[in-house]
Amino acid sequence: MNKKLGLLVAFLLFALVLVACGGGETVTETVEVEVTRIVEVEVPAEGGGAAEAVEFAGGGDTLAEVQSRGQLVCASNSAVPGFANLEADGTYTGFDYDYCRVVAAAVLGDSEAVEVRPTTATERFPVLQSGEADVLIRNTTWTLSRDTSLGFDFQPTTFYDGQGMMVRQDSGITTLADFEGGSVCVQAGTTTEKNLADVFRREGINAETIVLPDNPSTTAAYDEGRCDGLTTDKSGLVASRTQTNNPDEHVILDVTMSKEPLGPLTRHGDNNWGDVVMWAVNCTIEAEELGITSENVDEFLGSEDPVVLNLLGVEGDLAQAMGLENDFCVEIIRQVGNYAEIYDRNLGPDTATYVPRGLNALYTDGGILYSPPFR
Ligand SMILES: N[C@@H](CCC(=O)N[C@@H](CS)C(=O)NCC(=O)O)C(=O)O
Repeated sequence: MNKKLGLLVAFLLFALVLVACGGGETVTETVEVEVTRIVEVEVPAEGGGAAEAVEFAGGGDTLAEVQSRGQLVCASNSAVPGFANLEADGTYTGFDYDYCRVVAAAVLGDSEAVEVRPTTATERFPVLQSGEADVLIRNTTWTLSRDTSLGFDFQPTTFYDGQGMMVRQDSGITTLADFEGGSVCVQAGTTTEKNLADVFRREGINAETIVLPDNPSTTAAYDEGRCDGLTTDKSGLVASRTQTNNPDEHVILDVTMSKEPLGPLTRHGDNNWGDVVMWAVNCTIEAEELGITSENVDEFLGSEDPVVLNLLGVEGDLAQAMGLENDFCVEIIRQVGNYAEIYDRNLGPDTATYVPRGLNALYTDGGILYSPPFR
C-alpha cells in the first residue's frame, strides 16, 4: 500500500470510528463532511491538486479485478424497501439491487454473481473510495462535490427523484410553512440534511432538525412522534412509510424541495469501468424503448433492424472496446430485464412501494429517460 493510500485508509477508518462512536441517537454533520475534508485537505498536503485527488481516490482496473474475482462487490443499501432491502430470508431485493445485478450480468454473464456491501449514508463514500466495493448503487444523488472533491464519476441516472416530506395525516400540516416551531427527522450524511436547512432558511421557517444516523432510526424516531415530519427523497419516503406501524396514518406532502438524480457511482480515474457501468444501464433503457424484454429477447436476436442487432451484439463488436462480450446487453435483458421490467418489479403498481413513473418514463412517453445510441 503506498503512503497516500495508507493515509487515506487510516483517515477513513478514523472517520468511521468517529461515526460508530458518535454516541446516542442524535448526531450532527458527520462522515460526509469528514471525508470531504480528508480528500480536499489531505491530498494537497501531499503536494497534489485536483488531479492528485482523483488518483488518490482510486483509478485502477476494476473490470479486470471483478472478472478475476468472478463476483461484483456492490455497495448498496439494506433498509430501503423497493430500492435495496435485506429480506428475512437473507436475500436482497429492490431497484438499486437489480442494477447491481445488471452490472454483474454485463461483466460476468451472471446476474447472481453479486456480493452486496450494505452501507448507511455515511458509510457509502469511504466504502467506494477505499476500493472495498466496485460500484455504489444506492439512492445516491449526483452532486458537484461528490463528482469532484470526493473523487467519483456518476453514471446514468436510473431514478429522477426529489426531496419530499411525510407527516401524520392528523397533524394538520399541509405545507412547509406549517413546520414553524415544529421539528423534522432527517438522516445524517445526506443531501436531504443540507437541502432541508437551505429550504427552511430560504422560506424563513424556524424548525428543529433532529439528525439520526440511519434510515431505520430516522423512520423510528418519526414514527414514535419525536418529530412532526420525516424528510428524504420521495422514493425513500415511500419506502419509509411501509416501515411505520400504521402506513395509512401518514401522507407525503405535495412538496418537492430539491432535484435528486439517483444512479450508480464509480471511482474517478477508472474510465473504462465507468463506461461499463454506463452502458450496462443504457442497455436497459434502450431495450425498453425498442420493446425488448426478458421474455422476447431471443426472438429479437433474429430481428432485421440494424439498431436492434447492434444493441444485442448480433452485428458489430461495439462492446469489445470496453472489454465486454458483444452480447452483454442480451445477458442483462435475459437475466434482469429492461428498465420497465426492473421498475415494475420493484416500484410498479402491484408493489407495496408503488411510485408512478413520472420523470422516469421514457422520453417517448413524457419522461426524461433517454439512452444515447448503441452505435
Ligand atoms: N439521495 C440522498 C439521500 C440518500 C439516503 O441515504 N437516504 C436514506 C434515507 S431513504 C437511506 O438510504 N438510508 C438507508 C440507511 O441508512 O440504511 C443522498 O444521496 O444523500
